[in-house]
Amino acid sequence: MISQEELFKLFSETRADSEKICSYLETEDYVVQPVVDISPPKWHLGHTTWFFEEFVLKKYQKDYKLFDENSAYVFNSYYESVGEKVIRTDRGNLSRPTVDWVYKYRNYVSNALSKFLSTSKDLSEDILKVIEIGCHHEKQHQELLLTDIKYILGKNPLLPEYNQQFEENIIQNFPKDWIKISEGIYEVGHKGGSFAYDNEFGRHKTYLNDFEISNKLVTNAEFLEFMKAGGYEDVLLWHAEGWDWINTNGIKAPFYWHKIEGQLHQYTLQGLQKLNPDAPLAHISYYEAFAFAQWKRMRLPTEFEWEIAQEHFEWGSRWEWTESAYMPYPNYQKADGALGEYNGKFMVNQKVLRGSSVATSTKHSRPTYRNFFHPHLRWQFTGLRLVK
Ligand code: AVJ
Ligand code: FE
Repeated sequence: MISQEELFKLFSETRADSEKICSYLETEDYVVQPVVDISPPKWHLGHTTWFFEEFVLKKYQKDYKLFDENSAYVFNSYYESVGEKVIRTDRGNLSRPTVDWVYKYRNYVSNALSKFLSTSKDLSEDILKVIEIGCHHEKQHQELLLTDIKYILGKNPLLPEYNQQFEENIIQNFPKDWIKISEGIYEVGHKGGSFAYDNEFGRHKTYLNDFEISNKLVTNAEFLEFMKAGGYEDVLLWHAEGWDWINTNGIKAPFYWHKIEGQLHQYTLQGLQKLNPDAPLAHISYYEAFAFAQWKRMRLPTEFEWEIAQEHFEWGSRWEWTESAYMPYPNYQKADGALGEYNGKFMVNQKVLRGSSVATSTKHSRPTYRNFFHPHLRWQFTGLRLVK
């Protein structure tokens, strides 16, 4: 269990990291919501603050005075049991509260929570745990901040850069190889002893058949071969849903690819760049990952194959689509009360992604981490690794 002092440090660092991410933005960038899945940066900053106010200060700090009675209405994301909220599609329609107001709100709550942590004697494990979840929650939103900023700037016809220092493309400069894993009974899930979300607990046994997994992520060059071979036009490679999705949306390439005067380019957080064939592929849907693997006459790993094999390969620059449906582990126990809404209620119709990405916050990745998204979504740094 994390100590009160360690938690104080984690809290301070985490709060500062979110503001660092936003320090490269102009005020106007904070408010835009181009599509429903993307939230305005201002909303992320407020929502992560509201989380500490709602689940910690309001409950445990005696005589805590809310910064503003309306914060819950504006910044509650999806906690139905907490009360009314702004509908998700309206997050970008709110010019008020202002960016300036949100920073004042952050300061107020950061100060109150720091004081609570540094002056309360012997806080219970339950309270420390909620604050710890609040920190990791904010780290999840740091990744969403970066990917939402990328969407906001990348959908702007001027294609402005976010930050010249942000390197997305970490090239894997080693020879391709296949890692053999033998059939057998393996244990998967988090062991406990350090932080993990409820969806990782319930360590349990699983049977794996023999398989071989690539030591490298699929690159842009490999995906280009699929495109040149007519992969997007070959119905036999696609799920029915995937085929409908590419045709309804006119999809013929990964997200953020642009053809300019015959040359393939890619929008990155550093701005528009020539597509680097050696870079790991990014911004594909599960449907595209699946079709590519079909074309290779291979497949995606299951989440458990990935978890068992991961110690033998390099990972961490792309979220890797797996073949696994996002389901509860056999002994899954969701948290009591409103925090029970955190993960469990999303365990239907989504796919698990494993690993982490260039946008993942520091100290926020581990081999048992289960990310999850609907199969068509591709604004995260998603890629794939093959299994045969
Ligand atoms: C795990 C990334 C799918 O985006 O809703 C943020 C993270 N959970 N606030 C999401 C999350 C609560 C979650 N994902
Ligand atoms: Fe959230």
